[in-house]
Amino acid sequence: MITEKEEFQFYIGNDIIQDKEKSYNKLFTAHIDFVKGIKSFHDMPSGDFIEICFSGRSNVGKSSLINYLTGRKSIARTSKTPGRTREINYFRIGDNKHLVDLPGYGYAKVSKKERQAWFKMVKDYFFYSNNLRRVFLLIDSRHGIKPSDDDLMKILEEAAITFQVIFTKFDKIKPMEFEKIKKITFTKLSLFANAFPEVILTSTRKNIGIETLRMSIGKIFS
Ligand SMILES: Nc1nc2c(ncn2[C@@H]2O[C@H](COP(=O)(O)OP(=O)(O)OP(=O)(O)O)[C@@H](O)[C@H]2O)c(=O)[nH]1
Ligand SMILES: [Mg+2]
Repeated sequence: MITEKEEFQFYIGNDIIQDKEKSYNKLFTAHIDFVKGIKSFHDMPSGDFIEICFSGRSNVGKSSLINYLTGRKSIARTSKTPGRTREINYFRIGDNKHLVDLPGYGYAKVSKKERQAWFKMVKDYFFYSNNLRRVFLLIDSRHGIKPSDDDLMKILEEAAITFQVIFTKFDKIKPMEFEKIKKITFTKLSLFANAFPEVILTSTRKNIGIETLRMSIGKIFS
């Protein structure tokens, strides 16, 4: 199903043109190492590694998705409690690529001071990461884009970084209910020229969308 918006066509889920000739699974089952966690851009790892990152609200499923993609149980730490990931965590994949797990935002119990520190850390990360090719913006399928996601998209617009939406926890919503969320999301995305026109539905519980996501990342890395 292809949804047309004024200027954009967004492709979703299985409609994304699959590159059947090629499997990108190897890339993810190859070598993967935790490199380091940083709190300031001054500590960014050196080297000209191509990089992608996972961003989104606390508890949306960023760390779970990294584990699932790489077939590792707990290379990235996950938790039922929001706010598990506090640092910008770098994982090296293959010889010269980075996957980056960002700390989540939008958690109500965080103090104003912590929120400001998060904002500075992440904004700096976006502005100083010269090799960052795309941000995967994770959105909970049940909730859609929240005001805090809007704030993040604005930072990305300012930094001129392309972002691609990944819906998570797709096992938790009925298809009819999701139609509404999808419409609202596409309307919002059509306002952003830096929104990548393919949107991926995922569930790590039900193994949905992982191959498609691997393909999207594989294309960036190859
Ligand atoms: N039902 C369901 N639950 C999921 C899925 N993916 C992750 N979860 C659960 O969601 C919770 C949060 O997952 P995390 O991966 O720690 O979330 P995060 O985005 O890294 O959170 P922060 O590090 O706090 O920003 C955990 O209890 C996961 O088991 C999914 O596809 N379906
Ligand atoms: Mg996390």
